[in-house]
Amino acid sequence: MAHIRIPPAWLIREPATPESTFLNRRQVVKALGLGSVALATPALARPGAEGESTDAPNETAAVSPNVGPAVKRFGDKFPARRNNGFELGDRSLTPESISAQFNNFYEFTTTKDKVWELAQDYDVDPWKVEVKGLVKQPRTLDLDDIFGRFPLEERLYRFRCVERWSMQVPWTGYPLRTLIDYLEPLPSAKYVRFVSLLDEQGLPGQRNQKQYPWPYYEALRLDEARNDLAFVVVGSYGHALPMQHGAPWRIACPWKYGYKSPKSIVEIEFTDQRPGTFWNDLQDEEYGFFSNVEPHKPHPRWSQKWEQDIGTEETRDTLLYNGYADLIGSMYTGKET
Ligand SMILES: Nc1nc2c(c(=O)[nH]1)N[C@H]1C(S)=C(S)[C@@H](COP(=O)(O)O)O[C@H]1N2
Ligand SMILES: [Mo]
Repeated sequence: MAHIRIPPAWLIREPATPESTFLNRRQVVKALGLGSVALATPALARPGAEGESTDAPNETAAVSPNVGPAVKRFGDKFPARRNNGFELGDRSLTPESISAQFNNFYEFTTTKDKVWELAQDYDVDPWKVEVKGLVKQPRTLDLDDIFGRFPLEERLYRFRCVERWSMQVPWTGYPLRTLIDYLEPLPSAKYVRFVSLLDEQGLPGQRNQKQYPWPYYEALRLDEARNDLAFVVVGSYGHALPMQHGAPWRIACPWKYGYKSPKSIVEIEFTDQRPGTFWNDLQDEEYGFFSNVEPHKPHPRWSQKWEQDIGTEETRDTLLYNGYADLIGSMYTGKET
C-alpha cells in the first residue's frame, strides 16, 4: 500500500504551554465534578484523593511523544495514509499537548495529569501477545506482528470517557477485524477478551493500589470486535503510540465509553462465554458489559446527557453511540445491552 509521507498539519504544533494546559485540565475535572479517582467505585476511592490534582504544575513539562526505544524501530511506518471515511463533524482534533497529558491509565496512577510523566521511560520492547482459547492455533505475537503485518491507516476518532470528558484523536492502526481474521477464531467463539500488562515492579499503580484486581481486562462480543469501527491502535498524531496512551498497542472502540478500549495488551483470548471485565466486575451498576455511549442511560452518579471537550472545554450534548449510530447499524437491535 502506498503511504503518502506528507506530515499532516497537526504535526506542526504550537509550543506547549504546560502550565496553562495543566491548569485547564484541572478546571475540566473540577467542572465535571470529578475527583482524580472518579471512575473508581465509592468503596475504592481514597479519602482526600481529590487533593492530589492540586499539585503544582510541572513547569518543565513539555509534550513528548515518548515512544521509547521499543517502537522507534517502526518509525518509518508513520505517518500513515489517512482514511477519510471517519469525520469529526462539528468538532476539532484535540491538540496532542492536551490529550497526551490527560490520561486514564490506572496501572501508573489515578491522577490523570501525572500518567504521562510516570509512563515516560517504560520500555515495551520486547513485547509478547499470547493468543489463546477458541482459536485454530494458539500462538504468540511480537512487535513485528503488531506493527508490521497489516497496512496502517490513520483515522480521526471521537473518544468519550464515562466520566463525561471527551476528545478527538488521530489514531493509527488497522481494523481489529483484520487481526481477528488472521488469528482464525473457531466458529464456536462468541467473545474476545483482552488482558493488559502486569508488572508490579514497573507500574506504580499496580504496586500501590492493591485493591484493584490487576491486570486490567476487557472484552467485546465478536460481532462488535468485527465492526469496522473497532480499531487496533499502534500510533497517535502521526507517530508510534506513546506509553500514556497504551503502547505498544491498544484498542479504540469509539462508540463505547473509554474503559472498553484497553491499553498495552498482552493477551487475546477467544471464548464462547461472556468474559468478565475489570470495571463491570468491580461495579456492575455503574459499568455495564456493553457500555455503549447512550445519553439517556444515566450513570448512577451522573447524567450522561452532556460531556466536556478537554481541548476546547466546550460543553455539548452527548451523541447516541458517540455519533457513530450509522456505522453501528443494527448490531444492538432487539438485543439487551
Ligand atoms: N489497561 C488499561 N486500559 C485502559 C485504562 C486503564 O486504566 N488501564 N483506562 C481506560 C479508560 S477509563 C479510558 S477513558 C481510556 C483513556 O485513554 P487515554 O488515556 O489514551 O485517553 O483508556 C482505557 N483503557
Ligand atoms: Mo474512561
